[in-house]
Formats: sequence, structure tokens, C-alpha cells
Amino acid sequence: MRIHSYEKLWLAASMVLIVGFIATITYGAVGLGIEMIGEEDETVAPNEINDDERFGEPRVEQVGPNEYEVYVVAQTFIFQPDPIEIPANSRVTFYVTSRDVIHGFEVPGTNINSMVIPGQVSQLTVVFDEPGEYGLICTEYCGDFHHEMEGSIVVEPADEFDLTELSVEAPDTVRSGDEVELTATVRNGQLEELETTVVAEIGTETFQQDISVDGKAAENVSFTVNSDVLGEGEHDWSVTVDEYEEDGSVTVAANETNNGTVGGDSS
Ligand SMILES: [Cu+2]
Repeated sequence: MRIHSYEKLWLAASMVLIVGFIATITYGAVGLGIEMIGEEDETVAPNEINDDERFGEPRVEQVGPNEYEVYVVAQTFIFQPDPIEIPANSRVTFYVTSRDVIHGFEVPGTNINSMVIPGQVSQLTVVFDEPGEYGLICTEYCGDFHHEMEGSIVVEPADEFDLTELSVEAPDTVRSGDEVELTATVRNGQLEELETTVVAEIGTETFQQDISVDGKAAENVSFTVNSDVLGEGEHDWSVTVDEYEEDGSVTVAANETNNGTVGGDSS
């Protein structure tokens, strides 16, 4: 049988097209890492999110060297946590769930995009190479303020990133003569030990203490000054650890003699 050379050409061209179509479909299905949420994947009931070990406190957690997990809760019309702070050049896995209706989780300009379905946990693993601030938007219509539902992802240079948290307990008022005590709690969310210095200022007094906090642990440091040293009136205080600072003020009140206050303590 003789096949005309034009027919051969068309046959060959259609073969190339068919193979091309199959290749693009296969690439789209498996090459981009797009996955469906499977029935065997873990679930979390929307009304049990608050008690859930992972989603009860939406956060960034270090799980290995250069490996982090982020638990994100989407709800009308916010993402928690916001901003999400992560280091560059680390493997970051986002676990996202919804507290109410269907939302989206998309970082424009990247291939990070997932539906967020109540009850289901969407999982995305990414590595950001470029430090910077990325937007995060909801891509599923979720209500009147859907267009305002946004968050942000802040990618910090790896050597500047930490998971340090500082909180301070301090009195608002003390009686003249009493001690003023500040208690700073430094929490280290990373796996490696944190070596740092806590600097406290109360009025004109300055204190400094070096501490080391184990990985995934917290340390308390207390600073005490006698209010007589400060004198009566309002005094500012501040506590600084690396780039974190907490401040407030304490009032040293005069030691008034308590005569005849109704219901007062007469001791
Ligand atoms: Cu939404």
C-alpha cells in the first residue's frame, strides 16, 4: 500500500500532538505536586479546633534542623496566625483548616494555593528562597468581607529568624518601701539552645542578666528594686531581649495612714 507523503506528514503530526497532549496532562496531574485531600487524611472538627493540640494555638513550630510546621486556622475573615513568620531556605509545611466555611489559601506569585475545607486539613510543603513579605489571600467566596480576607507571610533571612517570645509580669502600683519586682519570661520555640541577655530598666536602675534557654523551653528572670530607691510617683520600666521589648510603668504610692476608710483594713 502506498501512502501519500502528505498523508504521512499529517499522520506524524497528529501522533506528535497526541503524545504532547498526554505529556502535558500527565505533567499537570503529577509533575506539579498537586494533590487532592484524601479520605484517609486526618480531619479536625471545626467545633473542636480550640481543643486541638495543633490548631488550638495557631503557630509556627520547628520540627527539625531547617524544618518547620505551621498550623493555620482560616475563618471569616482572617487567617491565624497573622503574620506568619518563617525562615528562608527551610522546609516549611503548612497545615490549614477552617473554623467555619470553605476558604482559600493562596500566596499570589507562587504555586501555593489550596482550598481550605472545614473538617479537613490542607497540607502544603514549600521552601522560600527569597526573604521578604508575601501576601496571603482567600480565593473562595466566603461571605460579605471575603475581599478583605488576607494575611501575610514574612520570610526572614535564616540567620535572623528565631522563635523567641518575651512576656513580663510587673505590678501597676506598689506602696512606698515595698519591692518592685519584674519577672521576665523568655520562651524559646526553636530546638537549639538560646543564649541571650535580658536587660531591664526600672526608673533609672539598669539590670542585665545572661541566660540560656533550652530548646522548646522557657526561663524566668526576676529583677527587684526597692521602691524607696525610685521614690514616689510613676516610673517607666522596660525589658529587652535581642530585638524584643516589653515596657510599662509602675507607680510608687505614698504609704498613707489608713484612718477610718469604710471596709478598710485596719491592721
Ligand atoms: Cu475566606
